[in-house]
Amino acid sequence: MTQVYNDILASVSKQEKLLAVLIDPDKMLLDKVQGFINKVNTSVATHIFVGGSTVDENTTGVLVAEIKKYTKHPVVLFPGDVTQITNHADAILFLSLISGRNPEYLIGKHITSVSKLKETNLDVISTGYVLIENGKATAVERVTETKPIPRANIQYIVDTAKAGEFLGMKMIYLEAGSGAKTPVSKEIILKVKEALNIPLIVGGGIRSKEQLENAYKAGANLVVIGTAFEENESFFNELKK
Ligand code: 1GP
Repeated sequence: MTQVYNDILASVSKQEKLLAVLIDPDKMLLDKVQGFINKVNTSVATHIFVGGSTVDENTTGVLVAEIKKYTKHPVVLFPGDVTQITNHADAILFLSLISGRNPEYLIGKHITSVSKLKETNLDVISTGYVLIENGKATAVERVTETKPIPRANIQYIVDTAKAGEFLGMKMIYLEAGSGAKTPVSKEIILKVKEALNIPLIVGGGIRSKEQLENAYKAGANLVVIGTAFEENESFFNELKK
C-alpha cells in the first residue's frame, strides 16, 4: 500500500499546500473526537497525524479507529514508539532521527517494529527526522536522549537532510519540537528545500496563519500543527476552507 505517499507526491507536483493536524493520543479524549474531527474536516487541513513522544500502550489504536469513523482524510501515524503502531491508520512515518546519534532512534526501534508492521497494510514512508534547536528543551530531546542541531548551523542542517535523501528516505521532516517557542526559520526551510528533491515536512511551534504561510512560502510542502489546535480550537476558524 503506497497510496498515501503517492498522493503526497501528486500534490507536491501540483504545488498544493498540505496541512496535517497532529493529535496526541494522550491529550485527546475519545468523546471529544467527533467534534474535533468535524472542525478538521471543514478546515484547510489535508491530513491527520497521530502520535506523541510518550503514549500509553493501546491508546493509539482505539483513538485512530474513532477518528476514522468521522473523516476521509488520510490518518498517518507519527509514532514516538513501537507501541503506537496500529492497522486502523493508513500510513506511518517510518522516522529515523538523523539529527541525533542514538542508534535506537536511527535503526534499533525500526527493527523491533518489523514483526508488527508486517501484520498491517500501512503505507510505510521512510522519513528523515531532523530536530532543530528552538531555544528550549523538547520532549523529543528528552525521550531520545539526543541533541538538536543548532539553528545557526544551516549548512549542517542542509547536509543532514540531503544525506537522508541520499540514503533513500522519501521525505524529510524539519522539527522544532512540539510547543516550540520559535518555529523552524524561513531561511532554514528555504535552504533545505533548495537542496532536496523529495517532499519537505515542517512542524513545531506554528501557531498563526502568518507562520503557516511563511513556512509554505519558504518551501514546506506539508506543515504539521498540533499545540495551536489543542490549546485553542477556534484556530480552525482562521483556517476554514
Ligand atoms: C510536533 O511538529 C509537531 O512534533 C507539531 O508541533 O505541537 O508545536 O504544533 P506543535
